[in-house]
Amino acid sequence: MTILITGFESFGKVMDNPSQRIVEHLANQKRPNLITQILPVDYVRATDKLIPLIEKHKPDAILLLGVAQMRKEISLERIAVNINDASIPDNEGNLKQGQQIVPDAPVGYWSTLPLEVMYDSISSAEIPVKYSNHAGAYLCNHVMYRALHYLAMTRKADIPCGFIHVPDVTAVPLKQQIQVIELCLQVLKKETV
Ligand code: PCA
Repeated sequence: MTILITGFESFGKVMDNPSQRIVEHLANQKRPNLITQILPVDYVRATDKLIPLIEKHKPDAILLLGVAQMRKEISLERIAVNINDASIPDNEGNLKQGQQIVPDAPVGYWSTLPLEVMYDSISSAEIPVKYSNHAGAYLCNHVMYRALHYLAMTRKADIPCGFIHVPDVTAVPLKQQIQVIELCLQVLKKETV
């Protein structure tokens, strides 16, 4: 099966984005059937990169990653919300506050990743994990919403897709973060037919 996994570049006060490190680590291994991409922290270019990748590679599952600097655990995001509402601009200087991502589209989408199985797998490895009810209202929520909306609109909603926020490496070291994502990839391989 083919899995698409993405991370984000640095932004704001985040000089080194662990989600980028995780995805680069996986990319260096040149695994067959794993499509890796670092997304720009840019509302327009992130979507312009992500959607054509889905169209081109037709992945069987999509795992989107980003950092949530202030959180202490791995956060399994449950819902993407149709709102951009951030206190900081994207890396192109676009500040979006109180704007719908896609006007007149559904207010939100549920993650279609097997979150419970992922949760159990991560907590069995004794790595701190929690569910989170939404991915904020900045780029991470934006790409999660865009990906799920695209899948819904193109009748591909059966493709598991969702977002995981990793914390700063001072809360969970990068090595453990990589272990978490390996576990999640294994879950996807087992759970996705
Ligand atoms: N975290 C930000 C955007 C990029 C990233 O890694 C977020 O939580 O929206």
